[in-house]
Amino acid sequence: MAACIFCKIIKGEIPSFKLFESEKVFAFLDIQPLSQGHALVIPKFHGEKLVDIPDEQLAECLPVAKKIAKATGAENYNILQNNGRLAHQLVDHVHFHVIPKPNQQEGLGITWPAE
Ligand code: IU
Repeated sequence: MAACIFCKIIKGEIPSFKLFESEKVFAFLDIQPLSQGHALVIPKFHGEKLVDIPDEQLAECLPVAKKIAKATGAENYNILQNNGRLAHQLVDHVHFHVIPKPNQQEGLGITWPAE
């Protein structure tokens, strides 16, 4: 979708810190991270909410979120996906947040890229 900011990020029209890219999935660092390593995993298929994305386009998203969570080295992390304004969705292109919680003493042992 032409006006979608995440579609522009996928196309490289807006710069991002890319972590992963495949035929169907793109992942990059969140520009306003809630913690060090906060990443977003998005299907390349444009859809506003989870129900708008065909299963075959979604299928790879969680495995990529898993790969990124592992690459952060965090033992504790949230995978979050918001749908609709009342559920705090700000960007209308489906995205999975990967939000690592730094280990209390050592912080994170991030090993980007996640590929
Ligand atoms: P939400 O689930 O729609 O509330 O999350 C949107 C996220 O997208 C939020 O964490 C923003 O910081 C992030 N983001 C971004 O990484 N790059 C952008 O250009 C824009 C938003 I706009």
